[in-house]
Amino acid sequence: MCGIVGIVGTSPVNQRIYDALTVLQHRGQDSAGIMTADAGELCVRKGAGLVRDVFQQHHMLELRGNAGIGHVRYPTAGCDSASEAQPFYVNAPYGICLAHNGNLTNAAELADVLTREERRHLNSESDSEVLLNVLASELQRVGTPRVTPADIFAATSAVYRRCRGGYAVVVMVIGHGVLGFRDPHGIRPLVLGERRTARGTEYMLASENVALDMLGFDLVRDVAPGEAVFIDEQGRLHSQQCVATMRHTPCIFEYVYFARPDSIIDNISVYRARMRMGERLADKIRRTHPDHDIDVVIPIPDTSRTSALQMAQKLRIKYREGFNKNRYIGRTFIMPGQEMREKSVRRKLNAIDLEFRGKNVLLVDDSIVRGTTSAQIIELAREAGARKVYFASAAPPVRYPNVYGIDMPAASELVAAGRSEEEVARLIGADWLVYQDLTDLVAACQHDNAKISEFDTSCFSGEYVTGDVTPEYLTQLQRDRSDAARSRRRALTPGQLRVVSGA
Ligand code: PIN
Repeated sequence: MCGIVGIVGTSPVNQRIYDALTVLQHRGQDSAGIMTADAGELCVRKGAGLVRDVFQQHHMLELRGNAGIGHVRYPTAGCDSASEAQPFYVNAPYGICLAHNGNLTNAAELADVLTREERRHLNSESDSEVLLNVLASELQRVGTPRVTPADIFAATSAVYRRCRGGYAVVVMVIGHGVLGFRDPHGIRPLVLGERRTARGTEYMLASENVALDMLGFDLVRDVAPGEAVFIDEQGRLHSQQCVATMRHTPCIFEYVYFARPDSIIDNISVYRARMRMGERLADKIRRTHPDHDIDVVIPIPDTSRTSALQMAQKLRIKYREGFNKNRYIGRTFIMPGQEMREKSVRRKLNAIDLEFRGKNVLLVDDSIVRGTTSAQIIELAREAGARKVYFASAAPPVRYPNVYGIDMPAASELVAAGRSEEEVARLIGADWLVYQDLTDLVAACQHDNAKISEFDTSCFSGEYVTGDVTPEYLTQLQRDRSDAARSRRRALTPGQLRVVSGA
């Protein structure tokens, strides 16, 4: 998953894009990048790591200009190396920079056409580079010497015709303006904000409105699915619906876990949605375990706190913060994939024994994906003296991979894939386990916005809204994205050496 931002301001945007990226840091911690434009000159800084590590003062001073875009990355497709930090840039037919959140499901076919028929060069395995080149290729076809909003919208319409999947995108056409668009199903989020100044109106696009709040921008609206919004260098806003909205199906995982609780996505408060998830889960426990003997509800920090508190209140059971999370955890240097995840739980969480000793505890988490951290946390609870350990997941069983930009790995790595709830309970070591029902999750999210009747719930239901996800595609994805494939790539990528010397 990734976070994106774009600003056309009346004063320099470097610090503001940096600040926005720190607010969006939860969406990706793998790499960060900013590109700005100053009188036709492109200014770039990107690299591996957190925003605070990638940008030093001297980099910031060189990011000049009143327009720019930024990106924080969590690797989903392609390889994990710093050489794939975004934004990406091409220099024809104009200077075009692009930052992308999501995943194209037809990237391989597009890459093939781009390189064989359209004579474009792809330098990475990233689908974002594919997307950029599709846009560039289409602008080449329709563009006039001084690119106009009409050119931009014609090219974006063609991008919509060619690109499948979930994507939210910001693009800077150097010297011309900043474009933002969102896939026709509105799977990935993108909001538009404005700020009036004495020198004119400034516009901002961002993955989540919390970035607007922080910079004093007012939320204008969510970018509509299939719409394109273009802010020209003079600060004028142009927008056009470039493809008819299909079913508007926002990704439900944004509400479960991914987005910040203070965000509002498609007019649905993430915080309130999580509260309702807790209430519905409490109702389910009442139904399925009417004679339960839970003494205390304990959240697994951080995301699940909101749901767990509501659950405890509804069940009329004590709520206790039984785990402390280390906020200053250092990097894990050598452990890849699964090994890293397993070791890092103990580095991150510590149990307050007094809250567990001799008690029947209900642990609450936002979801169970691989089940490895859940298993270790249950072990921590038992070591702390819990008598019984029950487990509640605010999301239904994750049984299918996510192909729209959330890092839900290969099915073989999902603990609930092909398993019953009882089997998962046994595997993670819980005395019993309750999952949220999908209908309840949908209702908890839909509550604020009756206009949205469906969500992308593919990782729970196996139904992919774009209709193009075949078993062959999923097999290929499994090959590319499994932990084993990632460590193979890490071992083989010569770019790793380049990154070390250039950092
Ligand atoms: C918790 C986020 N949340 C915790 C992410 C763990 C699944 N995991 C999904 C649970 S927080 S596992 O916001 O970072 O605090 O099932 O894959 O082990």
